[in-house]
Amino acid sequence: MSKTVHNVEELSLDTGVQEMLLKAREDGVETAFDRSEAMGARCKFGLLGVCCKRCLEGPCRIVPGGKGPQAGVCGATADAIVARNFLTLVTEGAAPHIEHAREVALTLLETAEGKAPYSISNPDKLLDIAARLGLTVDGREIKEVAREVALKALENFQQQFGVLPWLKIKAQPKTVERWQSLNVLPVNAHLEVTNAVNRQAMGCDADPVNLLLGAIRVALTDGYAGLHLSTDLQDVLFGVPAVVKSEYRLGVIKEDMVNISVHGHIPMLSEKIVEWAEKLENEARAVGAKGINIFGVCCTGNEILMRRGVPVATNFSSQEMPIVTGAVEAMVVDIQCIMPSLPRVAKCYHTEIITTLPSVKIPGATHVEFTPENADEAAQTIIRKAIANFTKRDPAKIKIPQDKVEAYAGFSTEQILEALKKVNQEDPLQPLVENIKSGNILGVVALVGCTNPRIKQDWANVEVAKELLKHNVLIVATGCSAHSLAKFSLMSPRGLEYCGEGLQQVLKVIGKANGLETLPPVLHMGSCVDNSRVDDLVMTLANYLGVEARDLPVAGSSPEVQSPKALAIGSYFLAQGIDVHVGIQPPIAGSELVSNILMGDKDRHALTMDGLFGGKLIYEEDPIKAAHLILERIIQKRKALGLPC
Ligand code: XCC
Ligand code: SF4
Repeated sequence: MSKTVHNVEELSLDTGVQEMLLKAREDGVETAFDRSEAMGARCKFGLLGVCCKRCLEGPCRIVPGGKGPQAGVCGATADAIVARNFLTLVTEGAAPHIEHAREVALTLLETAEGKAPYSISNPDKLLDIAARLGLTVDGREIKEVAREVALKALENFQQQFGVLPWLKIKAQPKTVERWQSLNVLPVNAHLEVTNAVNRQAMGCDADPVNLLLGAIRVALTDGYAGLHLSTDLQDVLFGVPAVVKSEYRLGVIKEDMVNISVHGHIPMLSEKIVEWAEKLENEARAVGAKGINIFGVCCTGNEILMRRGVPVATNFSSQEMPIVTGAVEAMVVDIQCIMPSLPRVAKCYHTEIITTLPSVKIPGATHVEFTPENADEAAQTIIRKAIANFTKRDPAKIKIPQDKVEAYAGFSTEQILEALKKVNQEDPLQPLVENIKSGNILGVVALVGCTNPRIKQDWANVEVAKELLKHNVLIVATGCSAHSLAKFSLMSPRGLEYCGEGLQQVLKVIGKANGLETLPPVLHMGSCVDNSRVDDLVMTLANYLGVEARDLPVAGSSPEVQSPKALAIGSYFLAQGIDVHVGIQPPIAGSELVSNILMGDKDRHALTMDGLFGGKLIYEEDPIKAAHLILERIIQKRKALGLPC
């Protein structure tokens, strides 16, 4: 194990995580924080994006500044290599969402055909989607409609001509025209991913502009055939989220119960775990536990928090910490963001790491294969394994941090509109829009993405949020960023103290109309695929005002991004004309051309995302400076709309 030099206070803002980091050191357990430190300064070529290992002539590296090779063996320039690597990242970010969506579509199909043990929890949303798709719904059985919607959803992966069906039912016509003129409209998700990989191959696309437009095309695929499709169909199967009160931090782990953590991204398994945990309570009592306690980590955590109010222990960087408490019987994982180190950490305790999908296996983990058809059996097997592990605890190794905080979640676009209806039944958007117009709400920012062991956990997410709230920016949040903000009370009435006066006033009025002291200043909109909800909200506002999304004073920010998925989502926002801030250096600095296209102002550079689409990438590590760069752009957009600033 590497020698650890940092104080735990420098590694995470979360006191429970700090406590567990100390315990891990005592127990001789290596964590992501240790490995990040041992990794030292990251490779410069990689950071700049100028390393290419696409063929066996290389790997080739361009030395920035002109002293050394200025092209790869094949002749690829730094511009081409950087743009190609950016496209790679966006593609690698989109593919997991696309696979996620396809799994959900298949689950809906099997449910409709009576082959999987789920039900259509929200027929209204199903009928709404069916109507948008132009399907006949009158006089038909719900299951029949569900089957047809599922088949239509699968066309997003199959059709050889036309435009992605989910894009057609969601995007604004004027924006679609722009995308069409730039030739970035996707046909089907599998085709787009294959095509993107193909154009990145050695000896294919070498035009940096064309490659970046290729990245936008993949990002649109991510947005519609990944994010929107997943959320829509998950809402049909499991319900549209509504406000729930829950708890956050490692203190949600309970010493006297069988603790099961669900970690990963797709709700099909975790929903079943929650269901069967209730049904098998008696078996847990039989081994001396008071019951079964389920808690979430990462985005699966978000899914069951949003719909069931299940508490969340922690987010990405500290996913190993629940195990270090010595009180977790099983950590069940599905896909994405699962550290391969988990079974090594678990070895020092009694925790069983359980993988569930054929394409995500980890040495040292138990594998219980999950399919939608065998969902009930798999969930029972997993819970019984956890119950059996309860008796294997080592009391000497148990230490659970006591900190926990309350948080409200469940703010789907539907729920936000419901809450606004309590203020104005006839015209629910009116109160929100009036307050945006007056400047009580200066703008709306989506705080999205991850935590990253390269920087102090939660710190940048929380600081950016607080600075924006102070300037009356309403914040919506998803992913692990949402966890960061919830852990620091920004999703509870306590967060009100960080808001500017105008925002405080609005939150209180809407809160009171809904029987609450106030709305929380940060609205939790869900997991990373639920950035579709952010998009829905933006579309609703834009359509109401008769403008495009790119005209609105809105922005996205991902201060602690780690996953390429967040870059794909960010590029999707860029395609909509929405500015996106990242707090970790994106690997593009090795090409001035690529940097200018992505980050440049349209007034200063001939060719930019800003000019083509209306939004740009902002890179700033300092959270306060970042917040002010975002504010500047929000003010620019307000001015263009003729609103006071
Ligand atoms: Fe992964 Fe979604 Fe990032 Fe968290 S936020 S680290 S992607 S779990 Ni999606
Ligand atoms: Fe080098 Fe070109 Fe091969 Fe990349 S594709 S490794 S730049 S020769």
